[in-house]
Amino acid sequence: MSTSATTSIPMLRERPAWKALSKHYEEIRTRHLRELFAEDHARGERLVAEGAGLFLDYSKNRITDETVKLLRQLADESGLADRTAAMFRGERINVSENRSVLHIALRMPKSESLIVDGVDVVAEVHEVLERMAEFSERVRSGAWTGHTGKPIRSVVNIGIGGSDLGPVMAYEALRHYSNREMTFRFLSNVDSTDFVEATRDLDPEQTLFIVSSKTFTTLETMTNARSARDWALAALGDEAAVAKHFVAVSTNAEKVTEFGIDTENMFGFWEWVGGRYSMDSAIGLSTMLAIGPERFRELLAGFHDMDEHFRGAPPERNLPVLMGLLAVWYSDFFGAQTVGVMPYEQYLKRFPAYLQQLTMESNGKHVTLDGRPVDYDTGAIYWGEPGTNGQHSFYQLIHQGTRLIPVDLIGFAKTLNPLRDHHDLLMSNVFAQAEALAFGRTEAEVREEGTDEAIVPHRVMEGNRPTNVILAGQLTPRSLGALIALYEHSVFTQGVIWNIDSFDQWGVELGKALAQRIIPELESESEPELSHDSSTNALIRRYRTMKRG
Ligand code: G6Q
Repeated sequence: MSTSATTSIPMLRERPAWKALSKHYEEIRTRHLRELFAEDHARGERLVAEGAGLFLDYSKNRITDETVKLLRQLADESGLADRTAAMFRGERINVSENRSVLHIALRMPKSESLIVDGVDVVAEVHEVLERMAEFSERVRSGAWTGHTGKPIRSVVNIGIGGSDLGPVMAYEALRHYSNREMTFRFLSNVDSTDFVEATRDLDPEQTLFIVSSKTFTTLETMTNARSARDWALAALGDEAAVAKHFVAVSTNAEKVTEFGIDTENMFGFWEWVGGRYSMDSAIGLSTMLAIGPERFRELLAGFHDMDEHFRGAPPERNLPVLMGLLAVWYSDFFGAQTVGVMPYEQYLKRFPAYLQQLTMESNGKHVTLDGRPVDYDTGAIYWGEPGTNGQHSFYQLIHQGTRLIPVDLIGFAKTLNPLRDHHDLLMSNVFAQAEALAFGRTEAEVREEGTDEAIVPHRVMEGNRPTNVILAGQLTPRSLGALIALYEHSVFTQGVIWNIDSFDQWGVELGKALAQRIIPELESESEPELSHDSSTNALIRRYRTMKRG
């Protein structure tokens, strides 16, 4: 299918809206949020949007109605509506890998269908979901037993990158809903310490390994899977045990069979699911085992709610579109290098790490879809920590440092673990931080407090630091799904404006290839001939000497 309509749009700086925004920025950069709020008393009620159960207050951004209008125009000129429609139709919008991008099909209800290359992908998705559900029920109920007849009580997901970060984030986020009788571990690093610590207290007779790998060739995952097989067989002593203690999630049936896992115990997905967009495919098997099939379906429904909102809501009320456009505004006009994402919800402690891959692997790109070098900044650096911990650490730099750091603050109206007044205390910090960042404290205010004159400049807080506040009712599978899809589509929106391929990841390839070449040089008994640069050669020699010593 052709994507020429989307690859031939003018370079970003040539688009009229971009030029208008550049001029407009010169006015806005000198405006303070204090003035913008003083001029418009309804600003805090007007610059908000709601969708899929999430509420976004974007009023504390350095924007006016004119900014929003011009950003919307930029989205139009960048072909956002066409590109969104193309994704939902299953066109091959991942041009450098010539693939469709259909994570949105993973959460379509069974009653819908989406025909791509003559195949109803929604029907295929639901076939796998049903197999996953049946398997999960058997394991959770104890009907599926290990080789010695004991029920499974520990599940270890072996995977890395997209086959790890989503599952571990979802498990932590939904731990409240998980089966507390079972233990869940996530093994990703090829560092043997990760393996040893993940398995040291587990009983092989009651442990199930899920080998999660789209390609089933990833060095880290396959190395850990082989060590897991040795670990299990050392205790169970019979090759036949593999069938009871290992299942695979992959698109590569041949490699799964080669490893010794029966394809009966394999849950498939498809080329059109990118690794970092796969936690709601069979890669989410560990999530389903933890929370059960019903709740997994609620998670999918939350994703779908946001997909529908993204597809249907007008841009000025569309959460992912607004957040994506604001991200572009700060990256490219204000020169912001990073975005902080601070969930005021302890269960979301792995959410920033998950988002780092989603945002940075997707939009860390240097050429346009048709291969021209970009002459503007693309994806920002994403980072974050749960509130309130971050406040007692790095927030100082956000408040009074010299860099502009837009921040997303995420909070929930109800806690899952009510305890005295903890939750109001937690949430008061969300609102207080957004307020302090926006309005700061002026010199006059500091003086009024009777501050010693020499200390006044130290205590002044400039303010004018932008935030988005995202609120939801309670952390549930459904609200989690909506929150993740919000960021997925915000990333997509940014990628469309920048006209880059948000769905490939060629940048991770070179390091992998070079490591393959160095492995034998580290393992060789005899002194290998080295032909790297002088630094790499010397490091390899030093390592060889040090490990012998
Ligand atoms: C994600 C990337 C990458 C991938 C891992 C694991 O978008 O493609 O993080 O998920 O490299 O790959 P496998 O699932 O093939 O082992």
